[in-house]
Amino acid sequence: MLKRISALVLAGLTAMAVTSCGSGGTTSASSGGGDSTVTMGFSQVGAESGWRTANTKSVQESAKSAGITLKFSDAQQKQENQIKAIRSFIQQRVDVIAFSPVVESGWDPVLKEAQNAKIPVILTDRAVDSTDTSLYKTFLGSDFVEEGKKAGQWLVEEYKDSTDKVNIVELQGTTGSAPANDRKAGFQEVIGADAKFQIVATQTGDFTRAKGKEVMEAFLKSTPDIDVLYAHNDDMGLGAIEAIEGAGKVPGKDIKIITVDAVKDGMQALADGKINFIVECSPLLGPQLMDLAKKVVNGEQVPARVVTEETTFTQEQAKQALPSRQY
Ligand code: GYE
Repeated sequence: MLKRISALVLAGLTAMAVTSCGSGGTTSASSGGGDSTVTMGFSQVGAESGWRTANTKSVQESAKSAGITLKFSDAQQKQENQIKAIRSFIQQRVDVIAFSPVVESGWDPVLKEAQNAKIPVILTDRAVDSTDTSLYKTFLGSDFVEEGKKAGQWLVEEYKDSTDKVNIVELQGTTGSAPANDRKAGFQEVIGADAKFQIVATQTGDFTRAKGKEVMEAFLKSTPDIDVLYAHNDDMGLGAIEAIEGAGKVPGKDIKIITVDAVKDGMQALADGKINFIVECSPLLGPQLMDLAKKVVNGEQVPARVVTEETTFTQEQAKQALPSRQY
């Protein structure tokens, strides 16, 4: 008996710990609805980039307008925090769990726990590598391989008239994350067809501006003759721009820059000529996520995969798009 009580107390404490963890902590946006209100537990990756901030805002605002009660938890880029948050959501018996997995692997045990508790799970933004796809109902997000290919296709076109070697440095996203793995693979597939394109240095910048700057500074010291930087997101590209300018070079001219996301700061740098090309990745997943969540809770069929529609931007297109850009 005592054992059971302490287990319950422990469970409660864990729930409280999750409720108060993270920079933003866990917040509930109550819709004020009656008993039929859907409660969603949402485990966010963190607050590492402009993309993530816009994504969090989209999820919180859409929950409110959809009348869904949101229990939001920020994992600060740590898988262990996400696992704790999901376990807490299971204990709290939420109606649906949604999460953006920081890395691809290692989710099966906790996803099985949710399945055993009969709580449906929706993957949003990033994928998991579980072979058992019955562990989640659907996956809403971008096609990151396609994004990498678009980045590569621009580069191939840009250098189509040159036979010289093109030295590329790459700033990868968070190690083991779906966007880092897939953006690398898609890009490599396209540029790999022509031996003149060489990735001469590649390292993670963890999707942050500070790390992007730090790693680019190291690249500039260790690698002579960099022609191109491919950064897996705008924030790392923006940090790298500071490093390039600090080294007395002109971003966008001495070193051509391709990034992914198209958040406002990235688009501004593109319009200013400091970035050459951005592949869009939309963070505005909230409305579709809430729609899918309601369907899943009602036991309705949903597609196994929902892919976000996205475009690309040149410098001229960025100038036109900037005034009406939402994020
Ligand atoms: O590109 C990056 C963020 O998972 C698509 O995560 C997301 C990526 C996004 O930190 O800026």
